[in-house]
Amino acid sequence: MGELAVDKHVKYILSVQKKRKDSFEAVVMEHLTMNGAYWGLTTLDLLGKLDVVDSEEITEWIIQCQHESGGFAGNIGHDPHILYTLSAVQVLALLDKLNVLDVDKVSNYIVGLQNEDGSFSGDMWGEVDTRFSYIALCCLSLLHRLDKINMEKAVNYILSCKNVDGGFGCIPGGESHAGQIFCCVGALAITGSLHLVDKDLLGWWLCERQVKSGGLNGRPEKLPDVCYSWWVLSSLIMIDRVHWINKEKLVKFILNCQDKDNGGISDRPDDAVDVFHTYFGVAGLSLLEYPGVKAIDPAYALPVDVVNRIFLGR
Ligand code: GRG
Ligand code: ZN
Repeated sequence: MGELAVDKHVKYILSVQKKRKDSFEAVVMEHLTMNGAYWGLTTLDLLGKLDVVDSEEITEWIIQCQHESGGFAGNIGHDPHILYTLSAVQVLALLDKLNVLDVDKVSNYIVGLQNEDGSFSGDMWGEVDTRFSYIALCCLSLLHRLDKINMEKAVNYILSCKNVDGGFGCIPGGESHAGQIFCCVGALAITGSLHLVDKDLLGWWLCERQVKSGGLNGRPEKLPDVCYSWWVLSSLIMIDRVHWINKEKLVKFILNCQDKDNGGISDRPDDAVDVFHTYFGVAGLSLLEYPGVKAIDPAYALPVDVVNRIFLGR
């Protein structure tokens, strides 16, 4: 198992960002680029290596991804979506470049996606999901514009997606899933509404996600996966129940998913690595207070120092 191979992971992330520009995978994955930038750059920052990237060049590219509606696309010339809009705002926050934004233009785009029942659509085509509620609230909060939406309706919609097992789904009646729970708990944390969660019931469901190997799964009977180290653990921290899982075993599981030769982290031991799971592995270790990894905020999914800069001005 060994320790976290920091230098290898930094090298891996930098190599992926470069490869993107001309490989076949780059063409297929192009629309995911804004999310990829967030995963890669947040990982570099958590490892204390954000200074190796050209922040001016990245900022220029992000500005070019903005659509006239105010939303951001996954790449230049693509359609805007709330998913990429959050990633764009998060990356600008990481780089301390939020000042390039026309904040009202971006926040108006998000405000326009709220529906009558308080839910949010992902883009003009209208798909509704609690992921988009989280994204809208997180983004507006980072831009200091939460007052522009109907918060009470937004919170009530999220509560309408709560299940009898204590978890949350993507729409009312949708099956509880750890990813969706992160979104709903994160949204409630951001709006100061965590008192509306049954913490013991939800904490029980979440801590049952830990399997024998130490890893966490996203639903009962499913395989463990490194990304749930983020979705489950961040939720447990937000509801003050993280001591209900075995942290040492989870650290071991994540470290076992590293490619120690070429860098990167995979979903489970011996699978192929990708940037998404590298980010979630490092972010999970950050939540587990692994030495040498910067602290990450469980609700905003940004390093704590970045969140403090935004809300405390330091
Ligand atoms: C800023 C961290 C951050 C997130 C932005 C996009 C988003 C908001 C949240 C996504 C939440 C979510 C639904 C995550 C789950 C992703 C995932 C691993 C889905 C796989 O589901 P299945 O059913 O896999 O294919 P299992 O593990 O259940 O077999
Ligand atoms: Zn995964």
